[in-house]
Amino acid sequence: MMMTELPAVQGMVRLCEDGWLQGWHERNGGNVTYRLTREEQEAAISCLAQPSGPWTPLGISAPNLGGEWFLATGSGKYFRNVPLDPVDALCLVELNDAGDCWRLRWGLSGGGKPTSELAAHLINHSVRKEATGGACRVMYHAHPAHIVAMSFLLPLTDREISRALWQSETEAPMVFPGGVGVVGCMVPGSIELAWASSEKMKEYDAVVWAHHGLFCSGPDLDTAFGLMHTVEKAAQVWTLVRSCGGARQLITDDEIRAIAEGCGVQIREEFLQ
Ligand code: 2HA
Ligand code: ZN
Repeated sequence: MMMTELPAVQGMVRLCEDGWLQGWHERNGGNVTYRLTREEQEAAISCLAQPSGPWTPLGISAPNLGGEWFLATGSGKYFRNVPLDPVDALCLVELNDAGDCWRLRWGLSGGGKPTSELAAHLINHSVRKEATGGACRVMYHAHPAHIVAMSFLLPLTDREISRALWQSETEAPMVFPGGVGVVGCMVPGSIELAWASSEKMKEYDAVVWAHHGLFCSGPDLDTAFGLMHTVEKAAQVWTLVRSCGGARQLITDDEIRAIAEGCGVQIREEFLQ
């Protein structure tokens, strides 16, 4: 079997193509990482032909990710090109037992490095793995235009943005009843952005990066993509309504409560009035 035939690799390719088609990945914008299960790790090992790269310090330490393997997009690679050449645009990265060094096991055939947000992804994988009892496997970052636009129009607080999203579409409180975290405008790829996000990821599965994009996590690629899509759809409705002169009525807090109750999820009550 070839690496590109593995379902996990095909899932990465599909997410990248779908994200590109949504318009969320101009140029080399965005990145995604997927933490393999033990079975997927063994299947990948049986496909590997190339020798592993040298161990490289991560600059951070994530002991609870020691020995884990990740599929990742490459730094500077374009999501648009992933389906055409996944062996160049994607990579498979192994962490050492201490969780402080990585090495390349597959991919980046034309050279390069894993995503510039690798440290951010791994710090956040570490936090979400802990917060979800090991269920979380995906970190997905994209640049959807409407959630970026919204970050120019509202106070940059978790409550203001979460509530505005819930008020804009009934799907929103169902899909992210915990709301979204928000961090201010920070340098892309910086360790400061990574740490700020991870503080939010202790509580939220999605974090708005003001004026930049959205960072989503999930147990699998479909769930993380679906969260990105649902937050962005609600933000699109919010900005459309704003652009048309503002809302005549919103989904009320009691309606938000009823929606959450109706589908059996726990809304973050402190964000409502
Ligand atoms: O270019 O999106 O945040 C990749 C990015 C950095
Ligand atoms: Zn970005």
